[in-house]
Amino acid sequence: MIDRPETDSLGDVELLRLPPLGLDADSILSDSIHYHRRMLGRRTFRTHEHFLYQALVHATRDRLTERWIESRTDLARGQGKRACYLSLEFLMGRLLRNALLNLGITDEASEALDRLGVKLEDVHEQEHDAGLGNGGLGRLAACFLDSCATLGLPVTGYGIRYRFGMFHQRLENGYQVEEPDSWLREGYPWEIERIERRQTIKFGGKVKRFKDSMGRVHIDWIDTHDVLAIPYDIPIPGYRNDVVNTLRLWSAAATDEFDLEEFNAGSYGDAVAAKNEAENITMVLYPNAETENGRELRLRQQYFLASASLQDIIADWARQNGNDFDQFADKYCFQLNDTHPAIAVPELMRLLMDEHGFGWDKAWQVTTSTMAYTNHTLLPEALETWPVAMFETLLPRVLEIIYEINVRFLAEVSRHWPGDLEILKRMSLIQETPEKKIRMAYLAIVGSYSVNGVAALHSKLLQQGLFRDFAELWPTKFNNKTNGVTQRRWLAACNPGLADLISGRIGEDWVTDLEQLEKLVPLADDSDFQQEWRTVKQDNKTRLAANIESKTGYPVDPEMMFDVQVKRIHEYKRQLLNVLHTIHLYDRIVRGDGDDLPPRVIIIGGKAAPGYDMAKAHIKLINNIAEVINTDPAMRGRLQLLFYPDYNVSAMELICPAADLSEQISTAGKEASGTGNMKFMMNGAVTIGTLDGANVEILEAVGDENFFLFGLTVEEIPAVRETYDPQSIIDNDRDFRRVMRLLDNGHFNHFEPGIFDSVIAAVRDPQDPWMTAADFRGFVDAQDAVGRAYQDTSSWTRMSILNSARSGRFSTDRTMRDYNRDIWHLEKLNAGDS
Ligand code: KVN
Repeated sequence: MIDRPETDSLGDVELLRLPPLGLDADSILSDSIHYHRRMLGRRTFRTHEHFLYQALVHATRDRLTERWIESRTDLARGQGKRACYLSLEFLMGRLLRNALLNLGITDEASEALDRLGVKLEDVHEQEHDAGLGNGGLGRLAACFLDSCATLGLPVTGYGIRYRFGMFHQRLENGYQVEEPDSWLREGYPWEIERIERRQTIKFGGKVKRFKDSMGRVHIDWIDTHDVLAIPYDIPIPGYRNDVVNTLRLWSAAATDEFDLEEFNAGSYGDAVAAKNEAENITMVLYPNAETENGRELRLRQQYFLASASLQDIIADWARQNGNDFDQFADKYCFQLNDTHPAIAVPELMRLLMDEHGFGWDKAWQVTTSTMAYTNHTLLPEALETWPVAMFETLLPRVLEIIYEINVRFLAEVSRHWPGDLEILKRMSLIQETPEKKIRMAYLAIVGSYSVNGVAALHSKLLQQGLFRDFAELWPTKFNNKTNGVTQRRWLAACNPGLADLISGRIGEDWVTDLEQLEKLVPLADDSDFQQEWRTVKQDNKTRLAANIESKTGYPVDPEMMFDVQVKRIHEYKRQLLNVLHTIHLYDRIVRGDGDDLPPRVIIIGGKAAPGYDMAKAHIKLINNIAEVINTDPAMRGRLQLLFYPDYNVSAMELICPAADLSEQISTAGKEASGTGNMKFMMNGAVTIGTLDGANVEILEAVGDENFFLFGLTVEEIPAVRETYDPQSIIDNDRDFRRVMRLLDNGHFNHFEPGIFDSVIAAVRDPQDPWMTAADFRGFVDAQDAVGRAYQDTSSWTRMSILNSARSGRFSTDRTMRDYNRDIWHLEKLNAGDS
């Protein structure tokens, strides 16, 4: 007779009590071998480390899963409020290193592998970098999840499981070539498919109204093309607190019904084609950060995510509460990561009215007390507007609801500004000319109880500029939440040398309380500590140098200053300004005026949107200049320029610990926050930057003696723009003249005449929105100051230590506390307290 297993009953949930899994090296080893042999069916370890990686993930995932189920039980039992972070992007990167760190089993896993004669580092290299995002916005979502789990906040990430993530960047003769990212090719061992929670998403069709026997109007959205949404869950562990939250990613699949119809009609081919059309929805991540909108498939993705996620939550709710939604807003809130999922506003209205029978006012009450919107950019080209015509065919019922929201909203506007037709036109959710379009940001504002920007300056500019009318109408809706980064990934995991040095001096509390780094301030002048600090930086530079040489073929001398700019390639981020300075340094050395300069390697990395020709030209320019500089014997040991190929999360984990100088040089007012700036700062790089985004707050934290500030301010720009004349700036600046002459003469493109004409013309264009020429002199002078400062080793090290020491406020732990205090009001999960 087998004993009945011990159970813990929770409503309909029967929880089997299993003995807890061991966290020691032996248990990890035996489970890994089990998975390697019995599940994966592999015989040897060393020839195919990938399967050993998969086996170790399964062993690790088991240990997460037992905590995961406990966390979900706590949540179900606790009846507390939860937040859902809706985002088209989650740039997770690799998960193993952080899972081991957060579980506290890094050394044990390492020891287990040692016994097989395999290095944990090599196993990490086997993991595909989950690149389901473009850049900062997607990585921010990933850092938020880590911090919420660590704080014990019940927050679920909802996103899309793209078959192909961010493209891989290859360089061909200095040009970017995009290659597909098949990150799921060998299977993704972190995810668990939850077919039982699939949802059906409607597209197309038409709207039918009918009256029931009571004379009430009902709405049917009929003749739709339905697509299944299948969720895949990824565990998100907190740091050593037994909390595991969930990232739920939706994948599109054809419904079972639809192909039968076509098949019976004899067109098997059509049926399969229709299946493809359904599955296309989640095929690929749109690789356009802050550019190019308006593609229908993208709108399909947005609606697919919003509808699947809301239906998922409402299904849960209805299971427990039936049709009583009175408490719904006390138990759920939805944070919209930019306007990409803003269609959730009318979709929640639709679900509540059409599927659950609520009237408008009740549905609107629920919607506007659950939705919160975060804006991430002021750039006009990134502001989403969708053609009404597209909605008419794709989402006719959702369009009706948006119109109704608009009618009622405009009535409120007229009450506030009676007789003002101009303001009605300005604030309408529908832009009338040149084409009728829906303004998604306005829809998000009207439908949300909170609207925030991502850095103090950005939030201020939103309220004074882009959203001024709305801020006047609803002043209390608007707030700031300055971004952050998680120190677990961006210091503890990626920079073990520095982490150990810091913990040896001030203890380990900084891992969950970054403000503790302040305790390093008194050590900034301690010469022994400085020496150790430099040794760590040097080791990290050596590590990066080896990585760069393997990727580019160029050897890099770790004795040189590492001057780094890595981020998406975009005109507003001004990689071009960096390049102009590089040419200036080259010119100085050529003309014999470079003896005072410290040896410097300038590293630039980033991807350009495939359709963004100017950004692609910048990549080619960087590579051509690099070729000239790096092959000139006069530059050897003095100046180097490198383009880091295929920049991604894993690359940043090698790069930020090794940087001396962090380039944050966007045109003031254009970079909403930046988050790379924070990763560099935390790892002891000193910033050269403009007063833009979170740079403003970084400067405030470190003080101007520890920051290289330059450039026009937001306030100065309009006046300068009025009389902006780049050519006269060039003519009046000898250094600038010489730089432009080299470019004009084709010094970097002898055999490719004319290829940089548009880049050069943009610098001279009086209409240049990025005002590169205006900031040339300020930048060169600031760089000169950097060069001098770097040569005073002790004082540079002091600056480096102070940057790290004062980075406490840039932890996403702080950011998430702020969201929770002002917007979400969640209670911590029990385990989070321990
Ligand atoms: C827009 C369209 N950010 C976007 C964007 C498609 C994909 C992404 O968000 C970061 C912030 C950066 C901002 C970036 O440029 O300054 O640090 C996180 O808040 N991405 N829009 N804005």
